[in-house]
Amino acid sequence: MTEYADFRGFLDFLEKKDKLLRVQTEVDTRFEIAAGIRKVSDTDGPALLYENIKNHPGWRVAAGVFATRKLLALALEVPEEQMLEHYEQLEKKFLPTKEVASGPVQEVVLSGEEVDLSRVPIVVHSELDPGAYVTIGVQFAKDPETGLGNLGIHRMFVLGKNRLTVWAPPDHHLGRLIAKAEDQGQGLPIATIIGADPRIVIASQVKVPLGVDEMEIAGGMKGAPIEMVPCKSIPVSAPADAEMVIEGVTLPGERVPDGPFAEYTGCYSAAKDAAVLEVTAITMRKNPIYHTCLTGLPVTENHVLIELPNLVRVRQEVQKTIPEVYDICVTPGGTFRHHVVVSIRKRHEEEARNVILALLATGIGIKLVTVVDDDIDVTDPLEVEWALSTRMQPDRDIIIIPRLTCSTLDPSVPVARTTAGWGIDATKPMGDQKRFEKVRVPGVDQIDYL
Ligand SMILES: Cc1cc2nc3c(=O)[nH]c(=O)nc-3n(C[C@H](O)[C@H](O)[C@H](O)COP(=O)(O)O)c2cc1C
Ligand SMILES: [Mn+2]
Repeated sequence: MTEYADFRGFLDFLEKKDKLLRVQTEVDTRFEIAAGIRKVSDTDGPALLYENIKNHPGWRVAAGVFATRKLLALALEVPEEQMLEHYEQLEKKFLPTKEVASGPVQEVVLSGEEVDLSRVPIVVHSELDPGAYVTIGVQFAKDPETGLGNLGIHRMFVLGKNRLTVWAPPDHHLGRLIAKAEDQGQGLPIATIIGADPRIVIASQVKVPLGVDEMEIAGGMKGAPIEMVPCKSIPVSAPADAEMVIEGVTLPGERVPDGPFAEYTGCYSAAKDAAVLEVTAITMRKNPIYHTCLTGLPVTENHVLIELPNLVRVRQEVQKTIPEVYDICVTPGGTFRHHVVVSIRKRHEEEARNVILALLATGIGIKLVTVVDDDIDVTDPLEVEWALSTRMQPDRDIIIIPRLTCSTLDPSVPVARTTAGWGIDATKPMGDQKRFEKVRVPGVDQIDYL
């Protein structure tokens, strides 16, 4: 049985666990809420519920809800150490959604002239962001060809009272659906869910092929079908218990500059052409909680949310090469994406090189692969560096592959969607274990006076 039923139920659950801080001090949506998220991200702090938002009476803003692994573990309802194994099972469970006639998300309906995004406390996050962004809206849309649903998180820049960008390039499914609708000369109806059940947020990040409806994975994670109400102005449904839904349709062929925006790389991405969404209705609860999140220098909640899907994907990839992959770390300094450390139990001398090539070939943003033996803790930078210092010769053990197609916002790449990749084999040669034996002092475990 699950301990919470929806987004605000999760906030109550966090409060019971002493992991939610209510902030009564008045805050401005410009920087002040994001500053709070930055602080809890850096101090392993609680989630935040701002209850007094300047110029937005009646609203509350939840922030930093996934800022730390501890918070994510609470959302998944397992101890932190079991999170990966648990998540890997959850990824494979599916429960179809259930249509219902009404729900709290439609207690208030704003349509036509009433639509005004300036009434919503949308947050300005980082210093050089050009304005307010919806950063953790979960977009639910249907494939115009197949009718199958799709979930993802795509940031939206507020352009005016009823206009937003949607940053969804075609290598993400939503971008593909927008392009497919445009091929038919049409806009794509999109429901953006804000204050979604955490399982919907987590499921939106699962790496599954186009055509697999992640809302069904959210149901599997919850252990109950996600209940969906028909939207008021578009032919899509949305979760009945969300805090709010922005209903809208993309304007076919329209693109506007979006950015620079503080990205997961910890740098600002250049302004890019993004699709435009015309808001057709906003539906919400009577006393809605707006939800925002921070992306920026690692570690932010963006990183926390992508760590598990990336680990699963990397493990599957390595397992194709070596069944006995021992451990994997997508490193925090490597943005949980650019640097992967893998430990293996070598059975052939050059296996590490196959692992390096397999991972660089995935195209999911991996730029550096470090392979170590199974006596090295992949999550400990000191141990990994020690392996590099003592088990690796650069002229023999480094592989550099120029010009790979790669989805990354790495500001160092010379051409968009292209990167060089490199790998380091820091495993010891197989026949020569003695020279590499770790020095140990006998009896440390028996010491009882420290
Ligand atoms: C907080 C957060 C913000 C994100 N923002 C964006 C974004 O603005 N644009 C984008 O294309 N992907 C963004 N992503 C990544 C996508 O949501 C993610 O890759 C998702 O799995 C895509 O769904 P799909 O597999 O159906 O394409 C974000 C992820 C998180 C956790
Ligand atoms: Mn998808």
